[in-house]
Amino acid sequence: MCKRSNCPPGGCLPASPPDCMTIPQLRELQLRRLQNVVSRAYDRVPLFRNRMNERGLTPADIRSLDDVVKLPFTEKVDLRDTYPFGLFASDMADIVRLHASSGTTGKPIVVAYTAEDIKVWDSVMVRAFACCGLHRGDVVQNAYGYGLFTGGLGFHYGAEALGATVIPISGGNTDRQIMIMRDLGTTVICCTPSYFVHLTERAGEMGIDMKQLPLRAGMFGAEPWSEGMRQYIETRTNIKAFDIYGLSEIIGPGVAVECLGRDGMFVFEDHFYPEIVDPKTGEPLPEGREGELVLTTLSKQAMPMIRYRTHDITAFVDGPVDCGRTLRRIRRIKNRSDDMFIIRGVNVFPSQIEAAMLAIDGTLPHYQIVLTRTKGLDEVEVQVEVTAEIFSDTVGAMQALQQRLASAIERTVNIRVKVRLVEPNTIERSQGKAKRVIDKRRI
Ligand code: DLL
Repeated sequence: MCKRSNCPPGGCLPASPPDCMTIPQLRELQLRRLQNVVSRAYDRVPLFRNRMNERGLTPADIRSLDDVVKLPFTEKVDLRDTYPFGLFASDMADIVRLHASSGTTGKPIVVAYTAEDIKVWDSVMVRAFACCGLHRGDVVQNAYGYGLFTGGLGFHYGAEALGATVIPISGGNTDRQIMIMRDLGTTVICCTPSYFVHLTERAGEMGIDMKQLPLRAGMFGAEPWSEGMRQYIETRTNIKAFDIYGLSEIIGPGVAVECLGRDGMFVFEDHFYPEIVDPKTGEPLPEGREGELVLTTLSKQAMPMIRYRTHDITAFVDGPVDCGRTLRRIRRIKNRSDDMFIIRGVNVFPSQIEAAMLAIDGTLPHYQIVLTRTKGLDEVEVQVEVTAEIFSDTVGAMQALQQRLASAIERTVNIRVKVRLVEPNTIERSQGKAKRVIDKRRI
């Protein structure tokens, strides 16, 4: 049992061996796994083999961890271009689960898992829960969406593997969330941080004092949030709010997480090899410098990812930790280097909205997406220019068009948006890259 002073009642699980290996042991394990995964990708995935061949590389050229930089990058667009199964390195018969997430166009990207991959996912989630002091006996309300999104099932099976009691409530239906939380004695909530703020505010309106509930921890991720938001949450409730990071392409949630010390997120480096590169040049950056996180999966069978460009901006965190973990830590992710934005946990690219919009007659390719947050709930307004003829049409015709646009966008990106039609030349023209997204959310 862990003996730290800040352990939760009942104590927390000790850091399991991969979390506190000696650095030489860890590096040796990483190298062995890197060599295996590169061989697997080279042998089974034409895209990786061709790219390595173009560089005159074979798996035998990976002799040390430093050689990782010789390997070509993988991008989200590669998943789109090989949609749906082109990057799979296992036979379909060995794949036990598929998930999907938004790509840069209407098509989702598909990710796959073998039974062994699912075991690894469960194990990193168990380690993530342990980092946050969770244990058997905790009642985990999982309000991440169940379905193709990795949040729901990732947290679900991880919490079960930990031995906790899971309430698989999924997202939405706020009043019911609050009733269940109170009546079933939830001790841990898992959802996006913005949704939890909304839950807290709604509970206040319902006359429920969150501080009177047994809720003691929250595992928040899937979207950027800030220290300010952590304080907001922690002053209104009795929970400790933890940051957890992950992405579908790598595994889902469980790539990195904070521990009770909450000074950066530990990357489960024995499965996910992290690098920080200059987002413009792709060159590795010196330790401690802020840049784009690049991840290589070290044990993934169904869909290995070699040097995947996450577009998430962070830096390695240095300095001592008192939990005994030897894994490298990354700083909280505040922004991305591309134009993807995350709304209620759903990844959205402006290009998806644009495609849905421009398929409808009368719209012009000048638009802006305005994001706001009211009572913790994200709202999206798409302002779009329409032709002068449409703009001088009847109010009824304008409303009908607005409705058609809103439905088309919702069908494409799976989120409800408000559409505002504006006259030609209303939206500011940019000299360079058009600024499509105005994010007014204070996070
Ligand atoms: O959001 C997986 C996840 C589910 C993580 C639940 C944590 C909790 P995707 O839908 O593929 O997967 O989105 C991945 O979300 O590249 C980041 O830009 C962003 N993201 C995820 N976690 C965090 C976080 C899931 N803690 C994309 N802080 C990533 C900031 C995050 N951004």
